[in-house]
This record gives sequence, structure tokens and C-alpha cells, in this order.
Amino acid sequence: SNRWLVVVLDIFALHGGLAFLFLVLLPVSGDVSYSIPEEMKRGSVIGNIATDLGLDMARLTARKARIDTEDNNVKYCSVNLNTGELVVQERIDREGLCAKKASCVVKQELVLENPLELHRINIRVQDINDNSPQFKEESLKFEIRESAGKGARFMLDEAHDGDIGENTVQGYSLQQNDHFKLNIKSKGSGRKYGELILDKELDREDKKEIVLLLTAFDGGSPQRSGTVVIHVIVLDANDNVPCVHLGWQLVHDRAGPQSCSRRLSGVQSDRGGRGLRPELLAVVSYSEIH
Ligand SMILES: [Ca+2]
Ligand SMILES: [Ca+2]
Ligand SMILES: [Ca+2]
Ligand SMILES: [Ca+2]
Repeated sequence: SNRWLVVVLDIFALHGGLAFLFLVLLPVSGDVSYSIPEEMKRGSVIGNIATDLGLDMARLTARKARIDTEDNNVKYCSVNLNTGELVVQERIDREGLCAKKASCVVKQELVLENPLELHRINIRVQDINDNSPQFKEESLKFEIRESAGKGARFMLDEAHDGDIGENTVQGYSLQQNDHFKLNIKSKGSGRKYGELILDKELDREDKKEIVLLLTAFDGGSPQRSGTVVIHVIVLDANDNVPCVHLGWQLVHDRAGPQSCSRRLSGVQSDRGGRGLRPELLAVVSYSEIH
């Protein structure tokens, strides 16, 4: 069943502002559709268009069979006039053509003359896993106060992957460590991101910095992944009682507050039970903060 394609040429006169409208009627025969993976090599065969459309192979040259495009788009394929095969002419990159669209169709046209005949070609482009998940930054920096409680959460940047479906980011994994667990969350659109959860409290006096590797992976075959380094800087909290020796010396007692208070009372008894003056304690606390 032949249909008619209406090509509207809208030509505006340069003088007088008059618009002339031409209607050109071209016969359009049946469409033909193909489904191919993206990134096929140039010269790869998409299908035999002459066979699929029932064209006379011997007359392809005489009828000047050629590929055309609407709106002067790229000619992604060409016709082999000897074999009737439709072959890849230009790189077909699904990401470049359709970004995150679930369906990607490239439209081309086969034109024949004597008589003039036009066939629409729809090439459905399937995604292949040719992109790896990537983080925007090379490293993520977190400053976390050592007083942060167990269960504290820190949102991590999402990794991006140009592919779609299974070929895009499916999950994350965090390097084994003593302090953090990873929680994976989903956005409304199905996009996934990670969250660091503090599992064991930090101690700046023990470790000032923690370096962790976060990996994002897709679900393609073969699977691809990308990593980011997480730098956790542990900020100080005033969690150690300062100890005072005679002579105003300041000592951080790593054994903890209890033994420290014992030493303070020791200092007090040393000084004949008079105890520390309030202003001395104030000076001690100030010094410890800075
Ligand atoms: Ca691609
Ligand atoms: Ca792809
Ligand atoms: Ca991918
Ligand atoms: Ca501290």
C-alpha cells in the first residue's frame, strides 16, 4: 500500500515579504526497520534492503539507489549497489544520539529514481556497555568531628554512566574499613547513590585521617566500574581532660579522663589540699582547644 509523502517547501521571497508555498508529492512505499547494536564498524552489514523491500537488484544502479536523510542529517548508512546491502557508513553512538532515552531510532531514507520512490528506514540502535561509571570528582573530602555518634550519615556523590538500563550504575561498594559502612539509596528515577554510615566512632587522637576507596559498578557484561577516593579528616573535639603538672605544663592524657582526674587530685594533694584555682582551670581548657 503506497502512501504519499508531502514535502512542503516554504520559500520566502526576498522582496515584498511574500511567501510562496509549493507542494511536491512523492510516492512513499513501505518502511523498513532494522535493529542493530551501536558502535558497529564502518562497512558492517545492517541488512539486505533490496531483498527486504523486494527491489530488483539488477536495477539498483540504473535507478540511482541512494540513502538520503531528512533535514540534511548525517548519512549513517549507504547502499551497496551490487549486493543490495545496507552498510554502516558513520559511527552510530547511542549516547551521542539519544543520551538517556530508552528507545533510540535513527531515521534514513532510501531514494530510487525512474520512477521516483522513497522508503523510510528506521534503525533501532541498541545500547552496548561502552561506558564506565564515573564520579565527577577524583576525590571526596569529608570533615567529621570525632564526637559524631554512631549512625551519623554522610551523603556521597552519585556516579554517572552514559549507558542505559542494566548498562548504567547498578551499585557501589566500599573498601573494608573499621569505621564506616555503606548504605545504597535510590532516587525516584531509579538512580542510585551511596551514603557513608558511621559504624564505629572516630578518635582523632588515634587516627587523624581515613582514606577509603568507593567503587561504582554497572550491570553490563562485561561489567565496568569506576572509583573515587574518600578522604575523611577527623576533626578534634574536646574529649580529653587536660592534666596539669606543677609548673603549668599541659599534658593530654591518652589513658582517658578517669586517670586524669586522679592525677589532678594528686596535684591537688601535692599542693597541700588547696586545690586548683578556677582561673588556672580556665587557662588549661583554653590551651587545649587551641
Ligand atoms: Ca557509545
Ligand atoms: Ca552505550
Ligand atoms: Ca556502563
Ligand atoms: Ca580530641
